[in-house]
Amino acid sequence: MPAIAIIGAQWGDEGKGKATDLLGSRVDHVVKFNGGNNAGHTVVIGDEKYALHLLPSGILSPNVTPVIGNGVVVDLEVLFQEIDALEARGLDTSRLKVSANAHVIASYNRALDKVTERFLGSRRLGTTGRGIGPTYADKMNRVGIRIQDIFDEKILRQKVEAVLEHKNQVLSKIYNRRAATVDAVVEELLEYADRLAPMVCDTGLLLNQALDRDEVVLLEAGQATLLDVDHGTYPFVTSSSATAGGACTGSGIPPMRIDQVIAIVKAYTTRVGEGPFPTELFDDHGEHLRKVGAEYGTTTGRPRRCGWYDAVIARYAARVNGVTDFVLTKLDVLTGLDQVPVCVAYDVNGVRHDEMPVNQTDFHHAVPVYEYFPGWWEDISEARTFEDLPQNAQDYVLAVEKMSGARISVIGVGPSRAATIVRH
Ligand code: 2SA
Ligand code: GDP
Ligand code: MG
Repeated sequence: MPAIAIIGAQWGDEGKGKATDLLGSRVDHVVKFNGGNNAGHTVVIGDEKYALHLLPSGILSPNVTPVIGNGVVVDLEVLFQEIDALEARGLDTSRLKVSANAHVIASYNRALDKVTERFLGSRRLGTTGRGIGPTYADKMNRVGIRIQDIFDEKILRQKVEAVLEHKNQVLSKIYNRRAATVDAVVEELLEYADRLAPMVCDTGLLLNQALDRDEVVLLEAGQATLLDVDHGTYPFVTSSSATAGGACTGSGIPPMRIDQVIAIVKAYTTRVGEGPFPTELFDDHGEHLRKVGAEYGTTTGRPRRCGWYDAVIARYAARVNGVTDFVLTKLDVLTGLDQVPVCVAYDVNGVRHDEMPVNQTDFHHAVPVYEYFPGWWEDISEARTFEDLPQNAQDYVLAVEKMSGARISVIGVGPSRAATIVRH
């Protein structure tokens, strides 16, 4: 049986959490393969609303084994806060597995993330302040602390000593912050060792064996294509691989075992944090999308920047990820507009670009070329088949599908599990 990847096509918050949850009854394992508690997935089940950050959305499905893969960075305090909060609401989290090779976010990296942003001032990236970037930097610098290290105090102490030699120079000499002590960091990490131990395993082995047994593995991305450290709008990106390639490196599942790549794409576009965003709206339409779409960060509560659907970005996501199916979410939010613009290409200094400009400066200067589609006023939140949608909404979906490089298999018409149209 196959592995399926779920990827964000835009700048995140497309509704990946809901899409993963929808597939929950058909899958056996849900794997988070990148990022950490910078992610925010909101899942609505009946009257209950769950906001997940570090845990994979599969934690909400009773028959799913949720897995935190090796590509994730784990804040142990947050992990147990999330587990305790779900247990308090009656959910069983005991199936959770955590990769021995995932890296941990230590307090000095949280401090560095925040202080770096403050010092950057107007050049800041608008990070979530969770220590994500500095922790991945340590991983690449080969001075990171991994989950397996916290089960051997001697090794942990050696590693913390080594990394603090450099970190403390930066914290105290450059940023004028209090240096971290080896004892305090070791203690902070050891605190969770006993509770964590039963969850930790070789998750790559676990997942490949599950595939050998014909079980279904769902690989769930945090963030999205344009926030990917290689393929996104660098440097305004997160520090991990959020695209389909990252699903392999972040889980230990080889590319040939993934046979479906589902990209989640909003019927319009949002972004949080800094960076270029060609279709961004600064008028009443932007306010409409933010208000009706409840576009506020799940993790930080920040208002999301809002703009029209960008087919250039969707095509790019289809190409980078090898998308087999799109899930088009939040179509209901577009209800009540006279006409709905879609960006079909960019104008950069008089030159038309049908594909993402490779040069970042060009993307900063990209002016959207719009095509306009007639809007609809009917409430579509109860639509359950494509034919239930008003003609103008159907036409919008078909037009967007044609421009975006893969079929639209599922359409979201509301936040709940039920508010969904399945086409394929
Ligand atoms: P970081 O903290 O190093 O990953 O920040 C780097 C950039 O990545 C963006 N980023 C996100 N963008 C959208 N949604 C994210 N998750 C939360 C959510 C965000 C929130 O689901 O709502 O609550 O604010 C997310 N995580 C990282 C970030 O804005 C920076 O541009
Ligand atoms: P993720 O990070 O991609 O998982 O997305 P978030 O959970 O951060 O943001 C998506 C938001 O949209 C959540 O509040 C969802 O409950 C909500 N949502 C998902 N699909 C739909 C939809 O089709 N219509 C509406 N109105 N809301 C949706
Ligand atoms: Mg989110």
